[in-house]
Amino acid sequence: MSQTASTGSHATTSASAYDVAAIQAKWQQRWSQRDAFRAGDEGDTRPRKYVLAMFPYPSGDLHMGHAENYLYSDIVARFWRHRGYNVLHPIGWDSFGLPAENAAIQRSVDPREWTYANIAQQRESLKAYGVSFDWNRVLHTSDPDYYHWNQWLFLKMHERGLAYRKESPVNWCPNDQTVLANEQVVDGHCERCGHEVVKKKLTQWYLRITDYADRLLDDLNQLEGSWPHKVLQMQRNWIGRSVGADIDFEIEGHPDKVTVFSTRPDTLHGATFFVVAPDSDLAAELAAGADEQVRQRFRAYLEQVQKTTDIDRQNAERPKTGVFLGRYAVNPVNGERMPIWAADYVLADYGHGAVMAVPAHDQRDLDFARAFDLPIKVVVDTTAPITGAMPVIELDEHGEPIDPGSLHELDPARTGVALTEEGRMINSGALDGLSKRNAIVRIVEQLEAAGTGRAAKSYRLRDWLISRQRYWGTPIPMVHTEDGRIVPVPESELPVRLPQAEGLDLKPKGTSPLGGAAEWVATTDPETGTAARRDPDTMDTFVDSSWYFLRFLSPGEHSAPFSRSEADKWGPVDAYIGGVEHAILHLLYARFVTKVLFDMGQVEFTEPFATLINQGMIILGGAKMSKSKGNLVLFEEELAAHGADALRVALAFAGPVEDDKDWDDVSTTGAHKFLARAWRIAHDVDSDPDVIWAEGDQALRRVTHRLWADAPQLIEQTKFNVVVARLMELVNATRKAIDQGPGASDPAVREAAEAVAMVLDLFAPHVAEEMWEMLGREPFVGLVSWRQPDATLLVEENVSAVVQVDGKVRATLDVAARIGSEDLEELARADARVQRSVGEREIVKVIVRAPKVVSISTRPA
Ligand code: ANZ
Repeated sequence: MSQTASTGSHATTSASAYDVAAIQAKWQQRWSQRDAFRAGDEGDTRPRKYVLAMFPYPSGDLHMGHAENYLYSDIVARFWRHRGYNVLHPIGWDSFGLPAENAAIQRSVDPREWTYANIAQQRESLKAYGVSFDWNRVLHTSDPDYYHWNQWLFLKMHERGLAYRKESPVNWCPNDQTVLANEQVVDGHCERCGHEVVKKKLTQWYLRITDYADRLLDDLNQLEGSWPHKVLQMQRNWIGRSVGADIDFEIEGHPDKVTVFSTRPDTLHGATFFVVAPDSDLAAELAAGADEQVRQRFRAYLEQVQKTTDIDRQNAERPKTGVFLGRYAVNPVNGERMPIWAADYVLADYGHGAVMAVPAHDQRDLDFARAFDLPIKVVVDTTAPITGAMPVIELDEHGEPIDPGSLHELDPARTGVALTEEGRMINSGALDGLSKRNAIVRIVEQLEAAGTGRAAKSYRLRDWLISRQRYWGTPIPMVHTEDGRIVPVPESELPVRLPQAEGLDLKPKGTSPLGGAAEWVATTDPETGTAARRDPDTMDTFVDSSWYFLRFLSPGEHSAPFSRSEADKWGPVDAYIGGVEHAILHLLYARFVTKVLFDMGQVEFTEPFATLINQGMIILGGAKMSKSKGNLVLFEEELAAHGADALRVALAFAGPVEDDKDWDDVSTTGAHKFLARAWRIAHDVDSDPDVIWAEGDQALRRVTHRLWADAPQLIEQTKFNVVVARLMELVNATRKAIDQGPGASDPAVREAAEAVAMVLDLFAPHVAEEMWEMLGREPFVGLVSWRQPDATLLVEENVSAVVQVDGKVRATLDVAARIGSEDLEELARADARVQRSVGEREIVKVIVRAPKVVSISTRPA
């Protein structure tokens, strides 16, 4: 604490200087001795609030993002205590995972030792930061008594058919030598190491999150207004529900029908060819039935496609490529033969991996048709009005409209632009004349009646791939028997403990390092007792964080992941605070698991986080901080240099919660000066705790009570910086009252100083406690209820506002001193005298200087 604090002295109420280090040490010790922020148990009848900050990864020192995160959750937690709530504000560590493991490999140490050493260090930092955590509930996801319940959850999901194994192309990071969930691939690169991700066929464990797609999407509506809109939108896009139809096509010379998903079944009459994903099983089957030349061309094309990332494949700008498979599908509505192509713009894992191509109305299909000279047939007249009576369209002998008019000019074959707008059906038999919407309803009816199609939905969301070929994670509790069965480890044998890392080669090599732990792998088939092998994969750490908020509710519970009755009492989390980088992955998984637990009858709520607060990033000189750029501001260094209180106040004051904040604009020096001023006020107060406030200075009392009136809603609206500004205002007003007003013995000065301590506790809890004690009050200020505003002190003082029209004073209004510009302008415009003098003239300009002047300029109408 170099510049702002002296060390060695002891803080007492008689000290005459604000001694940051001593005050901080003194109160941290007292909080911990008295376990001040332990959540109330059974006997506590106060209403409850569960405030949770996203728990940290112990992969190194804490950074400024953590400083912001835990400050905000602490403000919210302290606030609810002051409002008379029994608050639960726990902390733990998300301590499994790749970052820790990679760091451990680089340093050739045991990931376990490394992880727990980091936890110890982070724990000290958080304590030194004065966060009011309940330290009795600390959890580490890498503890066997935690991951035991990951395994339990997995088995329960397996029982319900929600955990399954399948072979499919997965995202593979060649550098980390592990699979990645779709969510962990960013622009085609590994989220962790940045290496380009490739596709590889592997057999892996999945959780069937797609079964919950509709609920995950629909329930977002409940969160509207309580979660940032941006996050809700990101979740919606990620789930990506499309509504349309599944349509079955006969394939000549192929035993089974092939189904495609289309959002535009209305355009079925315009489907002129058929496209399959080259990397789908269907493409391989169809190619296998074709002649040798086709097979060769297909093989060469497939090889090329496998080197292309999904991102590139979806890039509409890329020239279209593909091969004709020499086979034909049959259009179910008109019997037309549709040539089947394999082309990489169709993805294997969306819909059914095949599409009916409608080049006139789909841009990708049109580009493809133009590149390979395939027929283009318009079936929607986008120039026809879609409201009003159905127009009569006269057709010539080829089925073309006799007066194509402007539609002819829009011919996609010529313009290269697909007709995607609304319109009326043409060239579509019984559908002709219908609008798109009605045509969709009609065609689905027809397909259903014929048994060749049905209404369907498709999702962008994929099942959650959870197996990882890495050491530092939760072992998957399954056993592979000699006769090829895969059976669950009985619940009574959980946890399947991770073997010691010693002697294992942790370096990534494509298969799990656990496979090398011969003794660990060898087990018995729980059903027959014969020799069997443990599944060597570990779980994605997002499994760990998908339910940790429940474990905090009953940390000592040994017979279940959490106690149902505690979950009923505390759940769901009232306020969840963390970075927007978790807007999709973590929040989606936690929502999914909560719904599964609800379906299992384990919890009574279906959404885990009632409100979500996302913080902005701390940047430096306009750029994201990163180790590689060498522009890191280190949390521990800042804490040591300025002390917790100044750092916290500076961060809280730096800007709105959700905005990015540039460290260059964070003034710890300013914050320190403010805190010293606040401290000095408590030091100067010269009256007894039992003075009668009502006898104090009215002007100062007004400022104090306005704070009491506004602070609660400002905090609920997360306008923390505004509350800091209001505290500064009150500190200044109090100083003025001491120096230039009624003096330090005035009761209003004591009242104000006490208010400062009580509200300042949210931001600078150490100095707030010290002030409270200096003011002769019992600790802890962090636990006292805030005071109610005195309504009589909130009555606005009124002032006179003059209204001028073209420079002449026309009216004087009696208005509240704190009136806003808009209200004042409205009052002025509504005034009869003003209206008379404006008369028929047009108002061209209104200048408002609230609360004193409104100046209106007019000109002849
Ligand atoms: C015929 C059609 C006509 C289509 C038309 C669109 C417009 P969204 O909205 O993203 O869900 N499609 C289906 N499966 C596909 C796959 N595996 N890879 C690439 N494209 C695929 O897209 C649904 C539409 O994307 C589907 O509707 C299908 O093309 C295509 F005028 O069917 B459509």
